[in-house]
Amino acid sequence: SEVEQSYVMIKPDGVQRGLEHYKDLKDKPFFPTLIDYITSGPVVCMAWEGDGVVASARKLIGSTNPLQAEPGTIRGDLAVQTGRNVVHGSDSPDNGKREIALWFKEGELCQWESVQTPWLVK
Ligand code: YYY
Ligand code: MG
Repeated sequence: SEVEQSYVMIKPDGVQRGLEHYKDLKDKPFFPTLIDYITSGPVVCMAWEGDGVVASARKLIGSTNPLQAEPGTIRGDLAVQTGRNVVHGSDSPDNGKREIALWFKEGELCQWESVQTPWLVK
């Protein structure tokens, strides 16, 4: 079966492109401020791949509201407000595929295997 993928993004300074990454949130009251924030400058885009990567990335990222995020998570350690929560991670394998396709063109993704991989996974 296909290996699961998650789109992970270091947010702060969004992209100067008209991408509709958060279209599922367009009717929320915070949508305009969210879009202002996410398009305020460059972001770092990543495509992560591996068994259960969607859930494990979200676990590393922590709760949406940084005040509720556990210590040791990225948001718990590094963020203070929901509207400045530092990092994004896809919430389902389907959205992982959709978001990776939205943010990367064909050929922009590089796939490589570290020499340590066989010592981490069988
Ligand atoms: O997936 P995650 O980022 O943890 O939360 P979502 O519910 O998908 O919301 C996306 C994004 O919207 C969130 O990271 C901050 C912002 N947001 C907000 O500004 N105010 C809220 N009440 C909820 C979400
Ligand atoms: Mg989300």
